[in-house]
Amino acid sequence: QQARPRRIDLLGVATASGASVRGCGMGPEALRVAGLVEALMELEHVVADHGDLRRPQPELSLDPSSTRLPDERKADVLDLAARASDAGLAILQDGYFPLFIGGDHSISMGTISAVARHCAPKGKPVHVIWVDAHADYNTPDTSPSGNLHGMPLALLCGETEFDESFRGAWLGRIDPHDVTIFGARSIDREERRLVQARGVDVVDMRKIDQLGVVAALQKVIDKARAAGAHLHVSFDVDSIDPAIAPGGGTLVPGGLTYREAHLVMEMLHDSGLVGSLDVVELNPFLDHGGKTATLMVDLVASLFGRSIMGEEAGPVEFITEG
Ligand code: HAR
Ligand code: MN
Ligand code: MN
Ligand code: MN
Repeated sequence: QQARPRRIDLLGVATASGASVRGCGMGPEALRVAGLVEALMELEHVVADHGDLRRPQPELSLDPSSTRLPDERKADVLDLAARASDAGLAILQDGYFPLFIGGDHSISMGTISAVARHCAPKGKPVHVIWVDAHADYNTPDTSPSGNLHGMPLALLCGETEFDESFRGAWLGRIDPHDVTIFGARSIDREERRLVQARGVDVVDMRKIDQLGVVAALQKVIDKARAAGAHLHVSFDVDSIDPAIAPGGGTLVPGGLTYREAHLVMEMLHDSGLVGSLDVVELNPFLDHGGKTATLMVDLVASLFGRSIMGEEAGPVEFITEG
């Protein structure tokens, strides 16, 4: 189990520039309003809030329901990814736990590159668990939408340099074999081909249904432990079933249940391997009265050691009759 207290450094990236729908730029503030900092403090952690990275006037469009064209938003995404990478690296090098709150999932291009930049010089392996309804492994060539939040994993895995503007923005890369996509149920045709060709581990919803979430996740934890890896958790709120997490712009039915999602976080906590976390794609404009924001705060608390019976509970024992 992870020692407590920890010093947790909160960094918001207030943007929807990677997404097609506006609103997730308000995600960081909604998570604070829902009590994120207080929940961590109640667990006796020390929290330093670095505030939010943002771009000036990022979401102007003639159609108020949507963002600008994907190409026009690329500069926002690149700038924020580079800044998130530098800020995240500084937090990691101070020895603290970076908790990145989005913002759409394109911010993970920066957050995970920070982890890669931190770990690579020390020879420390990295494993990424990408908890998401989607694979986010499109390239500009395979993407049906052009939206950059559908591409961060591909970029991080060196699938494409995209263009000159990406070069030099960061140095962090990860190996596709060090990635597990967990909870997927919507993958585009070309994207699926790419993921399979590169050997990315995909634990889709069918596997979770058939194996059970405990066995499915334990395999990931065992693999990360065997490698001695820094485990980075990239948690997209759309991994959870839309019935209980309506606050997202790209909802897909058939997601993680309330208890499955908590069990994932509880098991990840108990593994003691998690060194960094993203919470992304929360769209407060689409949320129902803070329902999804509150759920996410509770899930983050589970990852940081909140448990039903408290920490004295001890291991689970099966009680049998006679
Ligand atoms: N696969 C689709 C695309 O690339 C949609 C994926 C992006 N949506 C997300 N990602 N919320 O998690 O356009
Ligand atoms: Mn995503
Ligand atoms: Mn998603
Ligand atoms: Mn490899």
